[in-house]
This record gives sequence, structure tokens and C-alpha cells, in this order.
Amino acid sequence: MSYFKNINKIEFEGKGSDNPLAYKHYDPKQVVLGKTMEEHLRFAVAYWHTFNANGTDPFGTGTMIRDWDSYEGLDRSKARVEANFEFMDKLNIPYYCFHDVDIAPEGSTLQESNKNLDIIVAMLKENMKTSGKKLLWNTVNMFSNPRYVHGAGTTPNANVYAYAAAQLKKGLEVGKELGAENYVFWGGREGYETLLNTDMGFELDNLARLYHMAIDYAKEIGFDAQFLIEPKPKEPTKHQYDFDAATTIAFLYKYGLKDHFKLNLEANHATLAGHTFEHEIRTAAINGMLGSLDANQGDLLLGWDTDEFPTDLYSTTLTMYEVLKAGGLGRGGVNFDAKVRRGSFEAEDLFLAHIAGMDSFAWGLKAAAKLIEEKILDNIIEQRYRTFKEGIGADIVSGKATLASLEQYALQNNPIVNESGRQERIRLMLSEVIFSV
Ligand code: XLS
Ligand code: CA
Ligand code: CA
Repeated sequence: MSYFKNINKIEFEGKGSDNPLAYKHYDPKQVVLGKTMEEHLRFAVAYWHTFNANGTDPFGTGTMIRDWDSYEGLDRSKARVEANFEFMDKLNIPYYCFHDVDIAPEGSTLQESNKNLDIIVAMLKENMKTSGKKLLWNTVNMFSNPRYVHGAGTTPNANVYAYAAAQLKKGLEVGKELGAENYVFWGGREGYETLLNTDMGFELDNLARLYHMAIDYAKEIGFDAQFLIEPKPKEPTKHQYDFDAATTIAFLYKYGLKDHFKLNLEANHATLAGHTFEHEIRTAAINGMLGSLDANQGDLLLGWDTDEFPTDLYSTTLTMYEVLKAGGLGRGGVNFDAKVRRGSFEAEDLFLAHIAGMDSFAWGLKAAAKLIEEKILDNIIEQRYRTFKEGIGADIVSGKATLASLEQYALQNNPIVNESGRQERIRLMLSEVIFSV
């Protein structure tokens, strides 16, 4: 059965094409800085936004027209599996990502949920074998069910904690079964609403305990995925513990977890935290913690996590610049954690949205490569920090300088001359690069 009958394979047609169902920039085999676009970008489909989301908002019920919705229960889950592989094939996307509850219905007991998962996981495995498609990451949803109202790894209720641990254990087994390249922990309810009823230190200790158990169990079953934590500052809780990259890194250091985790960074979460996406990527990269990306964009006029498809070329360019400078995404990828708007309810919109995101990232990749090849920002930065290359600056960097030697220098160095940062000029140079590729 086909779920996207009217859509053919999406091909690269180049910049001149006016076919909306074709790539204008994403040419998977095009080599950029020594690697193909496909190898750089490692695109993934987010199962939940593509096959589960129905366009519901607080003011209205679903709007999406989806053929798999004519089924119910496990049959609908099976239909979604078929739709997923048809979708990935037609768009030529190599990876996908899911939460346990996206792929199979939750039962009324843990046993029943696990049984449903086993059925769908077997079907996914079969389809992965025949299609060659791969799992970028899986995770478990420990935030939607009412049992997690006060958290999962940070719940005040030990019975809930035990259930979360059981769900996580199954998630690791599923990841192993499907050969997931990464496993994601996003702390949906791991935060608090008010300190008046919260033992913050105890909750964080417990969260770390859960992560240590996960490391031990993954080792025990031989699941060698890269573990990733996904920071987000707020929503659904008022204050999420994994606020941003820097906070998460501090947590990993404190609890002896730093060698076992990297970060899965999301653009919209960065802006919710008051950062740019490139800030979060740079923070991870300089700490050796860049794992994978959830590609989307927020709406700066709205204060929440709108998960829109990424089309802002300045952002995709600067994102790919950070990625290239960090040496690439390794086992990570670019997962479209993005949903079509409520008004974009036709199945074709799922294709158009992914094409928009993929072309925007491919465009950003080309522009970032040009920035690097022509050393446009490198030259600016080299010039800007040049006083540390010789004399007193070199003494500081080598560790030779002391407060006394610097004082001696400062006493006779008058006046100090600073230089302009030339921000406006640099921004225009960036625009010129983006529109030249
Ligand atoms: C929600 C998060 C979530 C994670 C996976 O805001 O982005 O979807 O990526 O649980
Ligand atoms: Ca995400
Ligand atoms: Ca999000």
C-alpha cells in the first residue's frame, strides 16, 4: 500500500528548477570540503512530527489528512511503519528517529506496552534490512503519560522512578535491536514548577543515578550507541534541569558522566534559552561534546517551542560553519525535529517541508564551506587576536607571564590602542557569501 501515491522520488534538479518537488541545493553526491553532502548532513526524519502529529492546538482538534489514520491501534502503527519507509525512500533520507510511544501504542500495563513494541520493532527491523535505512537515534517518552506528572528520573515518587527505569531499559534493548547509532535523553519533565516543594539536589542526584544505570545496562547488553543529552530551558516544566549546553556539561562533569555523553542540540531550544543555535554548538564543540542536531527554528515573536522547519539561511549557514569547524557530526546527524504548521495539512506538505529544510541546510553547508575555504572569518579572527602571537601576548599564552610581569608591562605601555570589531561589515560579507553559492 502506498501512502504518498501522487509523489515520485524527489531528485536534485539544481537552482534553475521550478519544480517544487525537487531539490535545488541538496545534491547528495556533491562533494563539499572532501565529503559528500550526504555524509556531512546525515538527515533524519522525526517519526513523531511526521507520522503521529495531527495538527492539534489548544484551540482546536487535528487538521492533518493522513491515510494511515483510517486504521486504529496496532494496525495504525503498522501503517505508519510502511509510510515511514516510503517517505524516507522518496525523499532519499537515510535516517529516522523515534520515541517508543511514537511507534507502538502504550498498553494498559508495562507488559502490554513492551509486547506492542516488540511487534513493531520486528517490522521496523525487517524494513530497515530491505531498505538500508538506519536509526539515527531512539529514545523513550517519559513525559506524556500522567504518571510522569512530577518527573521521571527526578520524580518524588520511587514507584514512578522504577517504572521510568523499566521503560528506559526497554528503550536501550530496542536501540540495540535496531542498531541505533545514538540514544537520546531529553528530560521532558525533569525540572520543577516551584522550589517550595522541590529538593533540587536530591532530584539531580537521582537523575544521575538513572544515567549511570543506563550506562551499565548498555554495557551489559553490548549496546554501543553514543548517549546524548538534549538540553532545553523550559517547557513543559517551568525550569528544566538540562537548561542549555553549558548547564548540561556542568551536570555531566559533576556526576562523573562526561565521558559517556555528548549533546543533542536543538535550534529552537537554543533560542528558548536566550542563545543562538551556533552558540550552543560552539559551547558543545569547545568541550568535546558535540553529538547531534535537532534541526528546526522557533518564531522569535512567539515565546515557545514552535518546532518550525528550518528555512533561515543565516542560521543554517552559521550552524554548518560550526559543525565543519568542529570536524563534523560524527555519529550524529541533522534530525528534522520540526512539524508542518496546522494549516499545512496535506500529505504533500510533509514533502515540501522536508525539501525546504534539506535545501536550506545544503545551502548553508555550501556557504559555510566557502567561508572556510576563503578563510573569511579565520582571517578576521587571526587578525583580531594577533597581539597574543608575540611579545607579552605570547608570554600570557605560554604561561610565562605573571601578575608582576604584566604589571611591569602595563606600567610602561601607554596609551592602550583598541581596534574596531567591524561587526556590520562582517555581517554584510556573510550575506554576500550566502547569496553567492
Ligand atoms: C521536545 C524535544 C523532544 C526530543 C526527544 O521539545 O525536542 O522531541 O527531541 O524527546
Ligand atoms: Ca528535539
Ligand atoms: Ca522542540
